[in-house]
Amino acid sequence: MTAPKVLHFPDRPQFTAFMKPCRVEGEVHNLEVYGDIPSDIDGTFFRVMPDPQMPPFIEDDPWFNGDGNISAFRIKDGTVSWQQRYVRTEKFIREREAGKALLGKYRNKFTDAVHFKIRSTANTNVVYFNGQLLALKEDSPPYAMDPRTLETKGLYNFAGQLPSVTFTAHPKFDPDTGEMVCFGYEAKGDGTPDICYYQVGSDGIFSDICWLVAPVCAMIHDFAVMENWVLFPLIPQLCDIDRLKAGGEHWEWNPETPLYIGILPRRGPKSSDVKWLRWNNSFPGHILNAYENEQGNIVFDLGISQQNVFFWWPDSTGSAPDPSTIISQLMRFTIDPHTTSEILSDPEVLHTGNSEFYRIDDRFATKQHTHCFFDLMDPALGTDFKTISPRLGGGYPLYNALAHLDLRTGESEIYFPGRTHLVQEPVFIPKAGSPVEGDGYLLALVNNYDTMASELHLLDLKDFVRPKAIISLPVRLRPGLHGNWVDSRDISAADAVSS
Ligand code: V55
Ligand code: FE
Repeated sequence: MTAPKVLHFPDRPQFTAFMKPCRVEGEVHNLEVYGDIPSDIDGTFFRVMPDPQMPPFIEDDPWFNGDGNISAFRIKDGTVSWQQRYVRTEKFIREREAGKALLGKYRNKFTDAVHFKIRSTANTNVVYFNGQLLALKEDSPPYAMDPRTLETKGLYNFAGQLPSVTFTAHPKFDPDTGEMVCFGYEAKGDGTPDICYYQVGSDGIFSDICWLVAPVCAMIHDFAVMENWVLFPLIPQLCDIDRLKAGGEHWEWNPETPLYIGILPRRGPKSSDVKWLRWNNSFPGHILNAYENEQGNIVFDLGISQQNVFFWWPDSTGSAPDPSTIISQLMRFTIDPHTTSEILSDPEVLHTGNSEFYRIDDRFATKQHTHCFFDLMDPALGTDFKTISPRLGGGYPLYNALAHLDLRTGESEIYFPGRTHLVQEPVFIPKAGSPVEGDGYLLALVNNYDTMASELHLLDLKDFVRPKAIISLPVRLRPGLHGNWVDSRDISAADAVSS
């Protein structure tokens, strides 16, 4: 296929209003702060947004196909500086050279204008591991970046150790061992049902490499890790290589496919150890956390929707839910890892609200957690939909508040940022020197549809309902996916090791 040069973005919801590509690189120091930022906060909030550099030449390109543009918010002594830089992927570099888009449809190489070795857009998550910032897209290996400059160092295959052609956008970090626990799916290429599981030690060495075959070739966006087990939830969005070859979509929703959850020992697994458990056809969203309780049962908390959340990839009849009707809830599966039944018991609803983008105090990853943080959509909070509707653009389901659920008391508190505001994924920042779970702050990007600019809202968990500080940006950042908080001491410590 040859690629026509397209001069502007199409007049479609995912490219207009707040969703219009931002495409800005640069930095602004001393962002305006309203309120005050506690002086013990010293670190960087890294996040990534899909942000197409070039107008696509294919029709109706989804938000998920934009180039990864990384924002770094560096906070120190009560001030915030902001830097933003695109990941220099092969796609980004070659499209800049050509002055036009060359990559075709989302995860369909048969629609590209040129042959790419790597199709990564690096647009889904940005994590910090062993001194590197890794920009992740689940169809490719990571790109490594310098956390201090956001310079792209290049494609990263862990000094040749990476066994799979893909790497998840949701690796997990063991706070005790420093291990990064990972997998790739479609791990032998497009349309393959193969999964490759592995851990990377704090010494950078791979271990526990295990190849699995999934019951269907499905999207495995997020996964769960605890002390002794890992879980792979399969989203009933299936890939078919013949459809790709015919120029079709990578994914098609299958309403007959159950929710499969693969369970595998975390350490020393063999391919034959995997068990595939099943529940009703449903959409497993982001994972809050998982751990083993005193009885040795797995407690697995995640978002579940009864609908196809990725409505832009409909079923074989072309049918998909109206995005405004899609609801997902935080649910808890309790699983006996030694069960002989393949059928999962019904999960318990932990929070009845319509929620997503669940986060914990990451120091409790793989262990029992009490404090849950997430995005919530509750129209009763008073969002002025009449005013903001024409300014939203379109894409992912929308959230108008941040929530904190305490699983010990069952109580939740809600932060409502304003009647013309929507929220992005939050990150938890521990209070310096305090090891207590949930003792700290919550930070999230907020879309202000009155000013059509972005803001950071910082909350102190001691007074969750009022902002501690609102930091305003002079520009609009397109809605993004994921990000993480990195303490300055962790970056300096990595410098000390490598020098
Ligand atoms: C997700 C996002 C992606 C993707 C697959 O949020 C899944 C889920 C931004 O790209 O390619
Ligand atoms: Fe995700």
